[in-house]
Amino acid sequence: MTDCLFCKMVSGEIKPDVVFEDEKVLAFKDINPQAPMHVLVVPKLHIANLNALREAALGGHMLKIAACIAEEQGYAESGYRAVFNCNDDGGQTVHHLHLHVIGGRRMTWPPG
Ligand code: D5M
Repeated sequence: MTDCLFCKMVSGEIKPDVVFEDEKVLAFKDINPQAPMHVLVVPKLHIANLNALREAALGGHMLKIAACIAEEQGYAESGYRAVFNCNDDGGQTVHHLHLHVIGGRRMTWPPG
């Protein structure tokens, strides 16, 4: 998708602050961090949101990468949150699937 922000990051047209990359996903720092660690894990393939995810293994891979990033950044033990926002009520603003990995401060539940 040529007009998709995260596709432009995957293609290299826009250069985010990358923390991890493999053949399936790109992970980079969120431009508007909500905590000391705020990383987005995105599939390289354009998938609009969780409703459009067909490959269960890709979702599992994204979650595993999230856990590895939290470990690598030192937040595995203190705790963190991994969140997919989906569509308007879920608060999704960028319509390319992404997993928020947020840690480094105490969070509340339920989310606002
Ligand atoms: O989250 C979309 C997220 O995307 C939001 O937390 C900001 C982030 N964002 C937007 N533009 C950029 C750039 N250019 N670099 C890094 N991060 C970015 P959502 O769940 O869709 O609300």
